Amino acid sequence: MPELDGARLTFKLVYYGPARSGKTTNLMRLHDLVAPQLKGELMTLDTQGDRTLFFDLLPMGFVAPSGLLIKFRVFTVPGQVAHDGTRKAVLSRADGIVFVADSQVTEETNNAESFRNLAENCSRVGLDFDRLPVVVQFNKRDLSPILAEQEVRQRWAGVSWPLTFATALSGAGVAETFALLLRALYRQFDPELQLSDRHGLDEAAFVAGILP
Ligand SMILES: Nc1nc2c(ncn2[C@@H]2O[C@H](COP(=O)(O)OP(=O)(O)OP(=O)(O)O)[C@@H](O)[C@H]2O)c(=O)[nH]1
Ligand SMILES: [Mg+2]
Repeated sequence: MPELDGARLTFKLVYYGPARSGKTTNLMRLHDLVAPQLKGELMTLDTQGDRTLFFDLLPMGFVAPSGLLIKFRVFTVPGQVAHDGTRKAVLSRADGIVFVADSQVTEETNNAESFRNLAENCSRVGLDFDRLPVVVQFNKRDLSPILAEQEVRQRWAGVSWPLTFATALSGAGVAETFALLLRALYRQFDPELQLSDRHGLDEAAFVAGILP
């Protein structure tokens, strides 16, 4: 549940997924896209080459039509299997997840294991995975061989999570992914929070300029 403090509502969002799938790259591109007055510094803590050892954090915020200040604290987890304790700590109290899968055919097992790990860690930290807003992004569409989009859609048919396709390296699909997460958050939390009168959270974010 997002934290409501006076006229400020804070969502914790987490980019989760296997090692080197492009979580940090998503955050870097998101940081490039967001209007300067709406974002803070992108904090990249403890990296070794391009491997996250602790987490990254991008703070953003905007004022909704209702006057409420809506803040996002967007994190990435370290994907390497060994850092499970850190992943759990970062996941704790998350309000929404982007699962970043690597589209390369060689990464299927890693994707599946990481997704299973996400579900397990959710229950370990007391999050109800079935009610959690989740968007699944297949990244690295510029590489080959990759799973065809149709193939991915077939395999994930019957699940309720929105699927997106991205090339985070160039920024393609990064804003769309984030917008889908905002839509899922809005659907989940608006009945309780009454975030805005007419605008959805993603629409309000676009209007405010958080996304291009
Ligand atoms: N070709 C290609 N490379 C990408 C893409 N996205 C990320 N990369 C590269 O993949 C490598 C890993 O990307 P990161 O964003 O650091 O991956 P991560 O998921 O944060 O990895 P961990 O921190 O270890 O969990 C980097 O060299 C990126 O430049 C993409 O869309 N296409
Ligand atoms: Mg990283």
